[in-house]
Amino acid sequence: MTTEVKELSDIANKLRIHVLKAVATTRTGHPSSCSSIAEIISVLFFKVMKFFLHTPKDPANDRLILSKGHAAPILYAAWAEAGHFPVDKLTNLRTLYSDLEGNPTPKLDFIDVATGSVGQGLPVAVGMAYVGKKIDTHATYRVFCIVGDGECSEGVVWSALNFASYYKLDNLCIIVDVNRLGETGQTALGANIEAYKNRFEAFDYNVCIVDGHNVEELIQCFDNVSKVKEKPSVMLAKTVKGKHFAPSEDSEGWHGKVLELDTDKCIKNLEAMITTKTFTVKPQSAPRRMPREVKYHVQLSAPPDYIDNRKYATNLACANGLVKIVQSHEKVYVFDTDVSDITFSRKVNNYDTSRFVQCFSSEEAAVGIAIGANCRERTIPFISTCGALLTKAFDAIRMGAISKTDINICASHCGITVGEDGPVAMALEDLAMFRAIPGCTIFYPSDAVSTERAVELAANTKGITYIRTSCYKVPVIYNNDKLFRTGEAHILRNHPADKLLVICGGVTLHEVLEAEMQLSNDGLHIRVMDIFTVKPIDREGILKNAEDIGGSILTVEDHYAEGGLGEAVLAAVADRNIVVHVIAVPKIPRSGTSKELLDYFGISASNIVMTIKEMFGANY
Ligand SMILES: Cc1ncc(C[n+]2csc(CCOP(=O)(O)OP(=O)(O)O)c2C)c(N)n1
Ligand SMILES: *[C@@H]1O[C@H](CO)[C@@H](O)[C@H](O)[C@H]1NC(C)=O
Repeated sequence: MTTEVKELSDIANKLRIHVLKAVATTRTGHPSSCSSIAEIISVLFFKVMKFFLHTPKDPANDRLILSKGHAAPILYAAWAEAGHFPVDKLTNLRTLYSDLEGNPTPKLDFIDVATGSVGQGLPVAVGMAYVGKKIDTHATYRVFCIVGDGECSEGVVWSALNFASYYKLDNLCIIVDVNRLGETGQTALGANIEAYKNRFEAFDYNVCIVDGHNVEELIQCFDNVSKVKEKPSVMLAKTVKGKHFAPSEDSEGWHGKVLELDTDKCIKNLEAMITTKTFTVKPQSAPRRMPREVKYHVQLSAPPDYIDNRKYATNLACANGLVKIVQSHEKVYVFDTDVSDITFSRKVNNYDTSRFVQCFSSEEAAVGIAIGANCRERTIPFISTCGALLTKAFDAIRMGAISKTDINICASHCGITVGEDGPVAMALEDLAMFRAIPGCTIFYPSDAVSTERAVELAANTKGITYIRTSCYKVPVIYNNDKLFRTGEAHILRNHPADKLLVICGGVTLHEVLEAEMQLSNDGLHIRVMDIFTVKPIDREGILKNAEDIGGSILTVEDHYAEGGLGEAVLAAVADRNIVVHVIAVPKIPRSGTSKELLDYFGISASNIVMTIKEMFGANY
């Protein structure tokens, strides 16, 4: 054994000791999940990865994503042992005033994204590798991702694997920690390493199998991986869960359990195994520094150019907006999920293939990939897909919020105007979903002009943004030079005798405008507000107008009532003496034409007229 190999083995055991001492603080954590990857982490940090230790987010650095985020303590231990922060801080693990949380989050300067909802780390790593290979031309950094064997039961793992092999991401090295065990018992494949090999080879990966506790084998495999071209690599590491942590070694019932009374004995044994006096191995720097991208102001390459009153679907306008920001800003990229024909984002592909990323039909993977592409400000990503498909990506979106990602989501085909494809294809829960995401900005534009401006605003907005569009053609109502701001609603009909404030967005605005015409002919005046953003909501504008007309609001939306526009307005006025009536899609819809459905499900102009007349009876 060379001294280097012995030192790396000894460091692995030092990391194990750090883990045991840290989890002893709160007596919570997953020490056995840490121990199986101790040698892998040691070799990565002190031999294989090239990074600037004191500037962990330098874009030139190799990236490491710990997809099995519950093994966070050993990742923290490695950064501390390498010298990024003092080792004695490790014992603050999982305590309120420490950023060393139970699962990694980017509160720590060396963490790119939150992981620990198993499966979600790999798509992010894949997104980073895509950027490293296809976008950051001449970049030398590589991406490593540690995945648990239990984690491999997540479908998104295989979606991400598919993407990485399709794009031949040879800068990606996945390490599967095959420790046989999951949370409650043996994983589906147990220790059947051949089965993993067959599966990964079927996905066209360069596969190497190692004893994950043998430093020499690890070094050899990482060397092989660094030389393989035109395909991603996977290291299948045969490991022991709880290695050197008796009595948890290779035993069921120890997931997320601390050793309690056995801790000291284990530490003593590990200390006895460490014989290196002075360590010479240390982290290797990246070859050169890379500047961080400065996000400058994103603008449409040309102002909206629509013909007043002519009809356009907002999803088409959204695609036009995407093309315009792709034209004007080199960091804007569009991620499609094989629906660009109906979302019109194929226009981006037609304009410049290199700015259009086909993620195939996995919305969950696409969101993770876009989050990865956004890391270290490498790109300004826009995911373009259908609204109804995003529910299955919700976990990735939620994790993105914890990761403080700046991704933008364009959702087409929202609401019942989807028509003949039926309820399966209609997004009717999306506002509820995105309203619940911390810091998310929700645009609900009503015509082509406002939609293009929503795209422009989204590109400049921090946090997750969501743009709700539909495939139903509606007339242009705004002048091409109209100014839009986040959190600012627009009053479109205003009369001194207004009795009711009607708040709406998207296709329903046009139904409300038609209703307004009919009602005003009958002498009943309503004030019409186009909400533009549902979150943040224009509370000031709503209160001012509602109080102006006597405190009565009606909301109309192409969404289920729960969590939608109506409830957003209700929340905004809850502390005032204001009455809010809500018109929303009342039940699961069915197939039909858009026009028929608007009427059948109660959100057409005639329904709105009827509701308002019922509200006021003969009193107008
Ligand atoms: C999406 C998701 N489902 C379930 C869990 C709960 N969970 C945490 S760890 C774990 C087992 C993971 O097993 P494996 O990937 O083999 O990791 P290891 O055995 O190394 O701890 C589970 C089911 C989770 N964190 N995320
Ligand atoms: C890497 O390892 C694989 C699997 O053992 C082998 O087929 C391949 O030739 C090796 N490649 C290099 C460049 O060492």
